[in-house]
Amino acid sequence: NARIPMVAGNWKMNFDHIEATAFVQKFAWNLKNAHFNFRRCEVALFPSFTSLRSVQVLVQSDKLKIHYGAQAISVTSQGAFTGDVSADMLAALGCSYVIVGHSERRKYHPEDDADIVDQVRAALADGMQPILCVGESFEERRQGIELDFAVGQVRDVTRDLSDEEASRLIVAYEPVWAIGTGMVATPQSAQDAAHAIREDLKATFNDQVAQTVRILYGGSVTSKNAVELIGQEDVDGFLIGGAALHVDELTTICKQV
Ligand code: G2H
Repeated sequence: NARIPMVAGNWKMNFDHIEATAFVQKFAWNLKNAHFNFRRCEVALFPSFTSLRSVQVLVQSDKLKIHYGAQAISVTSQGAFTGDVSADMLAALGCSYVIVGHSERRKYHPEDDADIVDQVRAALADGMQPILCVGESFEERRQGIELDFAVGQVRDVTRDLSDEEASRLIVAYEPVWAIGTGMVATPQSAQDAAHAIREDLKATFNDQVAQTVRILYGGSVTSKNAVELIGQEDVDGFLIGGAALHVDELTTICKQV
């Protein structure tokens, strides 16, 4: 397929701006040393809001080919929303992507599908690509309804998008039971979910949208399981949490993709 794979490191609530800067410097050095081909695989980091400006300055001054984005976005564009960060603010920091619908935000904040739809629209309107996270909990898997569940989550958020908007989405299939647990989905079940999501995008939009949207796998990805996972036809890369906190490990995964 013609999709360029992507390795996305979601740092969650880790690293202050000094640690983030040191990480990016070492990571860029690692990739340069490995003659990493950024045209063959896109690399993106997701620091905390407080580190985005430092990462932007570093990426611009050293002309790094590493992309970056935010872990969350406000549904509103400005005003009296204490603690929120708008799409305009993120775009001004050079963010290419925004993670939306991550299970940790659905759980701890909580954000429902209507919020996530608005977040997707806010990101798209400012030229950023949303990475829409979906995935079943252990209970849905036990009931054998994991594919319908993940497909349904994508459909609920995307149903009112135009074809053009949908084609700018990235989907991350992250089974909740695999997040931060060390229990990774089998390559076949990651493929089955990615394939089911792609087939549904084809039915909802069209084949071109389905073939354009990248579908990442997330949940306990490491350099030990990345090769087999990326070998699956419909798995276009990874959204990585724990392993993305270790610069040499993240470098290894990038080289494997
Ligand atoms: C899933 C993933 C990153 P981890 O949340 O989004 O985290 O790789 O630690 O399971």
